[in-house]
Amino acid sequence: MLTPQGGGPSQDGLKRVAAHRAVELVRSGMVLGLGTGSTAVHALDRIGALLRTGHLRDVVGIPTSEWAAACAAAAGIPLTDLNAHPVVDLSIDGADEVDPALNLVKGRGGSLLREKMVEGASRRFVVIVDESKLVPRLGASGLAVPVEVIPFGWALTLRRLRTLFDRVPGFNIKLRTAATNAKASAFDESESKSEPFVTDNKNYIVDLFFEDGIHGDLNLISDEILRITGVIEHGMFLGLASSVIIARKDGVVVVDK
Ligand code: ABF
Repeated sequence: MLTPQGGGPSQDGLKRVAAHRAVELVRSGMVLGLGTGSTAVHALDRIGALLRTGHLRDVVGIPTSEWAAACAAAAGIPLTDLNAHPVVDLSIDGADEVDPALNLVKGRGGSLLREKMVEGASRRFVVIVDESKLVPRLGASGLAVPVEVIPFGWALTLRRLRTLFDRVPGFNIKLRTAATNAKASAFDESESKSEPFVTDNKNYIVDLFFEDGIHGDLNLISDEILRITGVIEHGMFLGLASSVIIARKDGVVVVDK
């Protein structure tokens, strides 16, 4: 479905367009998964505005990060958690990469674990992106595919992850640091001396970089990563997205699974 928008929206404008389209799916009384990031924040603001004007009522949200919790609270969205609501009606969140099968890379903002828990518990998970996030295969942007690891023995976990991919040409791996721009390239060593980045769950992030994206069976690769003791979760979201709303300069495209 292609809906012309007209004009030439900025990248942030495109993010807002995708987010607002997703919020059209929200109904009063729903339990929502609240995403993290510069795209998802537009959805939070929109939901808050609709609550204030009375167009939505009795909505509660489960934030996917401490950051999302703060943004949602500021927008006036009542918050709850997965313990009270183990089934989520609808989650709306951004992504770092979307492949043609609607598999995702998420977690460059460091929130992949809570995102996967909330979005994996959702009846419907709607991904909102601008067209820059589309890739032919996961990892193909050359930017990080994140893995959340426990701090204890992180260097050993990193070595084991490196071993998994050591035959992949152009593969690189590094511990994310507090100073790292997660969107920086694998080869920027300038920040390597700073403290590790710490997630909301008090864990570390190891970033994997694939020069030409990840080739092979993603489910198998996922299993191999998760089998390493010390790994908690990775940022490949395989088969989780119900729909992807893509805001392009020439209109919005909605792709359903
Ligand atoms: C979250 O926000 C993350 O999983 C992903 O890393 C990121 C996308 O951010 P943005 O919308 O700012 O590009 O959804």
